[in-house]
Parts: sequence; structure tokens; C-alpha cells
Amino acid sequence: MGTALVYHEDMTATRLLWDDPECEIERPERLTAALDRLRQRGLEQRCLRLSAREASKEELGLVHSPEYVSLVRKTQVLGEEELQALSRQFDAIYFHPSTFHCARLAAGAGLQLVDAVLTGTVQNGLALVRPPGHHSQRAAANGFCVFNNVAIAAAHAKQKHGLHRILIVDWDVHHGQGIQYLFEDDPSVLYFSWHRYEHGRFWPFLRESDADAVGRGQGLGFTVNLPWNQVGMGNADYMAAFLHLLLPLAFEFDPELVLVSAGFDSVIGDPEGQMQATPECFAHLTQLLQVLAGGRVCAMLEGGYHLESLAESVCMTVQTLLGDPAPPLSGPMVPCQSALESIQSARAAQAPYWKSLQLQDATPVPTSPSTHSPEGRPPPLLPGGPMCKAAAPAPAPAPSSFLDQPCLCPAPSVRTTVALTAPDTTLVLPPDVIQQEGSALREETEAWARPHKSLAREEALTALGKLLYLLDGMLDGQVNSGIAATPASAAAATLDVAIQRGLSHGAQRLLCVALGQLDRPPDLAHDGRTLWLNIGGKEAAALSMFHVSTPLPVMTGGFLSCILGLVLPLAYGFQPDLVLVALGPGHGLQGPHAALLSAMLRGLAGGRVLALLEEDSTPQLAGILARVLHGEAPPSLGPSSMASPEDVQALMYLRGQLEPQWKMLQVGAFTPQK
Ligand code: Q9C
Ligand code: ZN
Repeated sequence: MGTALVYHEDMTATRLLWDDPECEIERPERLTAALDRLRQRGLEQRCLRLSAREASKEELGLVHSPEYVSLVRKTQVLGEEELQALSRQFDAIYFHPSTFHCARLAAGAGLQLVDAVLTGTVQNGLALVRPPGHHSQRAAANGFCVFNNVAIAAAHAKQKHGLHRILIVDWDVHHGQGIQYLFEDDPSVLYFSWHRYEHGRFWPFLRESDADAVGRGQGLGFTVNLPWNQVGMGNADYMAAFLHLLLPLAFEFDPELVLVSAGFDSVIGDPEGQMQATPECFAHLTQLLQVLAGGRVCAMLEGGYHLESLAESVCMTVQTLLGDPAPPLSGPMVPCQSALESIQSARAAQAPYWKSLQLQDATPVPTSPSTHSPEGRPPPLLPGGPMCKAAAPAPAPAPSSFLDQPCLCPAPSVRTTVALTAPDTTLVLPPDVIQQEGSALREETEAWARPHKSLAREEALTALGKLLYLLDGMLDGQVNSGIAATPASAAAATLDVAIQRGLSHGAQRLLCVALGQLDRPPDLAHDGRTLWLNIGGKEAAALSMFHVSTPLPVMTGGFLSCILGLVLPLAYGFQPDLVLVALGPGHGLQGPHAALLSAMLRGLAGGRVLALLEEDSTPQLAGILARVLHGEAPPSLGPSSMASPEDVQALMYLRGQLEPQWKMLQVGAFTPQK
């Protein structure tokens, strides 16, 4: 359905006119660097370009006081001296004669984006704006922010579009205290922010940025703060925060719209953030958010001061909004101790308000004593303080031995292929999804089938030929993802052949997610090249770190905890370069559940996912999986039920067994119970 890019060149006009080392990083080149890179990559051309309009007085009045709006309006006619004097009345702010115009365009861009998404003109989009917004308050400019663009967009979505549940994800490295203040008693806006905090020693030095600030009144539990107490947080830390904190709450909240305060000062290289996450991580964060709210994601630029990192991360975000698969994450997927402590303390603070966090967190973790000074402003941190990664334990020996770079092929020419046994004319598919005609050579197919009794039948052989042809296309890098079908009686053997074929034709690490009654192939080598995960086993069991089985969760809540708490942490820890997901006999998954699982597995292996269905699956199921693998948003699951005690028990047991090897399973800094 398309991606909007909202921009106006006029927003490059505002700039700092005097000397101020704190403010000089917020400069016009931030926008031009991002836009130039989008053009270079051909991404801008793939978007629906919208020219930003100015927000009206009434629209600004949705969150700001009339007096404050008039004050900012008057800066248009002030001289440099007066601008500087007024700027000094706020923290980390500069005004320019063009500030009012730019800030109205920035807020207007957000409104246009939300309107385009909520009227169905586009699926999602990015507003490239400055000045940023998330620090701005009802009657105050703050931290380079004049009008609160994202907050205005949220208020507008409620007022003009009648929305009841809006999720705001603030991945900027600073706390968007402005957004927090504006919605802290409002249960219709769930505000999540992670931020550099260092126990209160980092700007804006607020007590209410800590994890125990959870909102007030009706809004209790709808403010979620994740303070980072060390610098150097990386991909594993950010992914753990999403999997173990944000996403459980977000699914339970079931938003109708996702707004992203998309600051990129949380990326490696940024002088403000001092974090380590790479630009690719933002492709993954975006992709994870796209499974919410039917994919209605509106991102608006906030901070980001390292031009190279900013430009690259903006490209990663836009590329993912456009539906391209995310590039694999690099580096060991081991969250650091400090990150785990933060995630655990935020989970503990939120647990009273969210059923998805209850039951699971049996062992509370003592957090470090508060270091707030009596004056409220803690002493500044000594330069060269301990870096997070230096303190982190070395990665577990077993996985690190095969943590070589995943093999990266050039972008495939075909994104998704459907290789059903008989081409189905009733399938609803995007125009560029190909229905595959080809099959592997007959002799070759027979050779692969020979060891398997269940593959002797003609129907099974035909299906296998099509699957092998698709798999070869994927391994050769012509095709990115696809679906294939097989007779139910041949599902296990077909999957076995697919695994062997994948491993012998270039896959270094193959993740196999088998749903329903599918036994692990008997001759599968224990060499760590295959991670076998069966969902639908009789009981939770980890025969080895590469052979995991868990019962099929019965309720939506259990299914989500299984994906977020087990499947994805294992998958991201394993870093496969090929993913097979098989819906075998008795998988019992409904379309939306299967779609969600497939959509989330698409974050692995550069989106190289092959889904294997039973031949008698409905065309609806085949269609929905093809569309999701192609990059469309899965349908919302709706309100989630609580996980059953059995589901939670299975998850806790496996976590206890597997946490020592798979560090992404950790949700907190506690020693697992045996
Ligand atoms: N070195 C945004 O990213 N200065 N605003 C902090 C600490 C203020 C950041 C000084 C930073 C404001 C939108
Ligand atoms: Zn920031």
C-alpha cells in the first residue's frame, strides 16, 4: 500500500546564530544528509513524496498553551540579541527567525503523515523534520524541541480520527519527557521510551525518567521508561528490550496506530548517545513494530547528530517501511548485565499493570542503590566511565564458535515466490509475487526422495520437486522467500530433505521452526549447523541447545510469549542464514497466528524464509503467508488472552535449561532456577 516520505526544504532554514557548544549539533545538514542518502539508495523515489504543510494554531493548541504558541510566533520578528535572550530562558534551546515556520512545518508533517496512514493512502511513512519535538512541553521549549510533533500527531489521531489506542515508541537516546508529561494520565496513549540515564547523571537529569515512573491516575502503566545506566548499549540490548519489555506490552495494548519518535542519536557514532547499536538494528526495530496495528507505523525524526549514522539509519528505517527484508544483525547477540538489570527493573515496575508480565517474573532483582543527590541534580559522570561491553561476560563458547559472518548474497531479483503443487488461481497475491512453474529435475528429486518411504507417492514427488526448485532459487540468491506445499503424510520427510538440501547447498546455519507433529529428522547432525525448534511437542524439552521442543500454546497470550520469549531470542542468538518454517500435521494455528510468526521470522537470515504448508491448507492461509513473507503487515491478533499456567511453565522451564547457552533468552539479571 506504500510508504509516505513527508518533507519540506524550508525545514533546513533554522540554525544556531551564535556560539553554543550544546546546541550546535542540531544543524540543517541533518536533514540534507538523510535525504541525500535516501536519494542515493533509490529509496526516496520508491516513497510517496508529500510536501509538509504548516500545522494550524488549533492543531498546535492540541498540546500547547495559546500563550506559548504566541510566544514562539513572536520570535519571527526578533533580532539576534533578543532571540538569544529568549533562548536562554529554556534548557538547550536556540531560536532563529525561521523557527516558528520550521516548527509549524515539523508538526504539520506529522499530521499529514498520520492523515495519509489513517485514510489508507499509504500503509506507513516517515516525516523528516526539524526542529525535533519530544522534549517540548505544554508551555516550554526544551532540548532543541519547539513543538511536540509526535504528541500533536497522537492528539490529532484521537480527536480527528477517533482512535482509542496509540502506541508511541521513543527510540531516541534521550527521554522524551515532553511526551511523558502530556500523556501521563491518559490510558489511550502508551508511551515507551528508552534513554541514556546513568542513574540520573545524564541530561535531562530527571527523577521521572527512571523505570518506576509508570504514569498516574487512569494512565498508570501507560508510561514505560527503560533507563540505560551505562553507555555502549548495542544490538543485543536493544533487541532484548523490544522482545522482553516493549512487545509483550504492545501486543497486550493492541494499538490502532504506532507513532515512532525516531531519534537516531541512539546509533553507534553519535556524540550524545555513546551507544553501540548499528544502523541495521533500526531495520529490525522497525520490522518488529510493523507487526502491530496492522502495520500502521508513522515515524518522525527526533535527534541524531552523527550525520553518517543518521543517514544510514534513516535509510534502514525507510527501506524496512517499504517492506524490504532487514539485513542480518552483526556482533554477538549477548545483552550486557546492565541492560538486563534495566529491563528487569522496568518489567518489575510494569508488572502490576500488564498480565503479559505477570506469572513470569518470579525472581525480583535487587537494583543498584539510587544515586540521586539531594539537590536533584546528580554529580556529572567521570569521563571514560566503564563501558557496558567491557563489563559484559564473554559470549558463551558454544555459539561463538560458529558466529562467523552470515553469508550475504546480493539482493534477490524476486522477493517472494509461491510454489504450490498446482498453481492456485484463487490466491490473492501482490502483483510482484511469482507463482512458480518450475520443478527440480525428476532424477534429482527422486534421488533426494529415495531414502524416504513417504516420498514414494507421485503427489509427494511432485511437491518435492517444486520445493527443491524454490529452495535452490533461494540458496542461489535469486529469490528471497517463498512458500511451498506438501501432502500431510510427506511433511516430515519433505522437511528433512529441505534441511539436508539447504545445508549441502550453502546454508551455514539453518533454523527450522516446525509446528505440529513433526519429529526431528533422525539423522540430523549435532554439529550446531541446524537449530531445530518444534512447537507442538508433547512436553517442553531441550535435548541439546540445538534441539528444542515445546507444546503448542493454546491461547493467544501463550502463543505470543512463546514467540517473543523463546522463538525469537533463540533465532536472533543463532543468526541463521536460512529459515524453514513448517506447518505440519495438527499445527492448529489460525491464519493470523501463522502470519505473525512468519512476519517475525522474516527478521532473520535477511528475510530468507521458506514456509512449508500442508497441501490441503486453505488458499487463504497460503495467500496470507505469501503476503507476509513479501513484507505486508500481518493482521492484528486483537486483544490477547492471558497465557495459560502450562504455557508459562513450559517457557520458564526451557528458559532455565537454555539460558546459559542462549543469552538472548534472559529477561532479567537473575540466575535461572533449575
Ligand atoms: N551532553 C534531542 O535529541 N544537551 N534533543 C544534552 C549532554 C541537550 C537532545 C547535553 C540534548 C537535547 C531531540
Ligand atoms: Zn535525542
